Amino acid sequence: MSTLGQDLLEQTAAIELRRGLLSLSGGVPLEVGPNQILLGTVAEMRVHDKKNRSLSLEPDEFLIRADHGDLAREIDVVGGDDRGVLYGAFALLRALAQGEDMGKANLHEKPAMPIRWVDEWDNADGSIERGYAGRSIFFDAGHVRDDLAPVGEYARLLASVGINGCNLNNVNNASVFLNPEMLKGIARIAETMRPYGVRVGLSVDIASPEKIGGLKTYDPLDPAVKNWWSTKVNEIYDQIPDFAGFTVKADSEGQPGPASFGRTPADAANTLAAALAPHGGIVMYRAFVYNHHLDWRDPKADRARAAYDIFRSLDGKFAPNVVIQTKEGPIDFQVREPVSPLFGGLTQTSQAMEVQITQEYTGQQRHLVYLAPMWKQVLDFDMQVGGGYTPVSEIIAGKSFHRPLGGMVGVSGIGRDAWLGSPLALANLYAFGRLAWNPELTPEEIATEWTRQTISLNPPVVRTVVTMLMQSWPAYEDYTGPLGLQTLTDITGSHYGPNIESSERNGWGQWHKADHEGVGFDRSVSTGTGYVGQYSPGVAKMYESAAITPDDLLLFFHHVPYTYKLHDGKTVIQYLYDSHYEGAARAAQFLEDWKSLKGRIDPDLYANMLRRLEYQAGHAIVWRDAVVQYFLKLSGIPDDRGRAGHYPNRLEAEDARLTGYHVIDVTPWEDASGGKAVSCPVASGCTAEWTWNGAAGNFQLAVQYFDLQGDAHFTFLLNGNPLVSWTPNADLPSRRPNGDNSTRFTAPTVNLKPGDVLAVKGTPDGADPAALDYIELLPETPEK
Ligand code: GCW
Repeated sequence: MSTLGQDLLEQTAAIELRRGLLSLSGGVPLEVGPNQILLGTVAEMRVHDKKNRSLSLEPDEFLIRADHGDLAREIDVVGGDDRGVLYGAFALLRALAQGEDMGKANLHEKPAMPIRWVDEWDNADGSIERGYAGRSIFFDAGHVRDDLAPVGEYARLLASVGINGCNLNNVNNASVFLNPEMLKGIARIAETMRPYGVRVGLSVDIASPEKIGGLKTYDPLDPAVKNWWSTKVNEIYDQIPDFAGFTVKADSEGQPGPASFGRTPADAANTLAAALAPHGGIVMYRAFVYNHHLDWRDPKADRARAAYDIFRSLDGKFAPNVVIQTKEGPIDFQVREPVSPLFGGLTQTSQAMEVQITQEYTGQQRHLVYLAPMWKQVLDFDMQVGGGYTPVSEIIAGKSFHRPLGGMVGVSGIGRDAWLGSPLALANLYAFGRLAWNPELTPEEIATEWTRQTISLNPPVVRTVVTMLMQSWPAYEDYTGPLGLQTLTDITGSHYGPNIESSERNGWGQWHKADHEGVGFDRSVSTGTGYVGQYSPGVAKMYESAAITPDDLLLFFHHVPYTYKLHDGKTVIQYLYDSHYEGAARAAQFLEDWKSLKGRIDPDLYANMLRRLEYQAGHAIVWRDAVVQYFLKLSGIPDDRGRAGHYPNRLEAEDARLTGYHVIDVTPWEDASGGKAVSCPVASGCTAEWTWNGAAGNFQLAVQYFDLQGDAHFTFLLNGNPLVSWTPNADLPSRRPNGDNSTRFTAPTVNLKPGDVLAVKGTPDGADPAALDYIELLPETPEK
């Protein structure tokens, strides 16, 4: 293998290829022989071989081709620039790792969009906002970490899927990152990521001139403020010549912004842009600007309107190196939202779409949720601007409106716990990079590629994993918030377990407006908030009337009675019941699917995911029961199929003979079966006991308890004999028993006869009161 040039990234390409080939060959060193791989930029190739004279490639673009001589074979990896060579090397490895015959290779690719960034929400203290995989690889205790080895590995990971930028810190509380000492550390990070073509950027606090610069104002139009930013930016570029730019969250959720001085986002963005422009840096200005003190009594108030209302009128006022970065939907990374209308509203401004790789509202990596199908729907969505074909993918690529910049940003949330915690969650990081590179790829193709490189080449294994991935988002939607309700989670706290009313009667504006008669938010032009009017006429027409709004967004756009009929004739309320049962059943099926892989995949991976999927299957039941019993009570309309509110196999803890345990009301009530549970205040332990008066036979036992912070201990006893014990200590949110931490323990088969005494003994530990909701005994179907 040889490289034609000395460029840094070309050298990285060679190192990566060697490393990859060695690993693919199982450690057998590369042959010395007549075959060769040649790496070089297009300029180098032209000099090297005359027949390449007419070859021309853009930066980041690559070409891989195989040349068959009589004796020797040569594979050329040609890049438009050295970064293109690196991407080519990774593409070659991607193909080889999937067993493709590169003897016939001819791969020619270029990225669809220039900006392919990940955003980290890491804080200087090493915590990560909405991160679910441990602490920061970048920061600790107010400083950049000494050990940057994981940062180098992360840059490799990013480059391997074509990601070219990494914005390092949280958009909240960003001012400390511009301190001189911090910038020195940031320069070390930049140096570590540079060999992989990943440029670093920083989130900045618009109030920095005042907070850390000692000025009396941060008014973006004040000359001293402008000057402060220029000086600061020069200081950054002195140390980081390829610094990518700034990301800004302003006038949003308590962050300072230009509004305090009567200035607009364009004023603020352009001040930063002017400081960055001489160095080639850009400003990613987030459109996530809204009032979180909205009046919920005002039927016209609507958070979904905010981005468009604020930014649309500024179109054309932003400097050329400003990009408006908009979340994919108008609210906030919910399990389902319509596409943000702002994408169609800015035709003279460069745009990027922000998605979340970290699963804030989609199960926080404890649930398997492959997000590529959701992103893909957004990318493919035709905004019909001016009546023409303008899918989001082409708008953000800069293609639709001929913009010089644009792209995709993924909020990554990676940490020191195996990047994303769950091994299968890494498919999301992979898919993000692949879609930003090529939004034409299908989520299924991407899942297949990923599985083949990561887990196995064995076709039945690949089929199983890909099927699980592909079904995971629809399943999660079904059991957490279908029909456009959005994730029915605790929106003022954990964003994790069910809490259906937390979104109501407060200023955050994530309202679903469920009452006794009906549910959903009227956003139509004719009778609602007028949000629908922010879309182009073609799109607005589809959402304006409930009759033609797609079912999966019905309640986002319309308030309807529970008896309203969906397109297939089913009522809204029955759909809510059915989808929750189906979603939870699918989560249970994932566990069975995974079990079929036993012995066929890496045993550690198998065991790791098995635990997670067991947990998910149980938590899906928590979700199902919470949402179903909530809407049953609110609507008063029974489930056609008799399931909602009826749990014939359950023995409730509050109905047991209790020793030590006392009955508590769980908040919100829907998070516990019947709204009640028991909690143990006695250090030596408490017992809940039931006498069995069902039929004799074999039963599968499940114990539903609350896993709080502490190592409480549980034992299940039959007629006084301990059968099974467990000490749960998963790190789940919330300090009180609720749907965040309600957990299901599934025990082996128990044989019961009438008169048997069943008991659970719980021993508290620290803040964990060994709280218990119920036990369930499911009759086992006799073997045929
Ligand atoms: O999704 C919400 C999160 C906040 C986040 C905010 C944002 C960084 O709950 O944690 O803050 O969005 O995107 O700015």
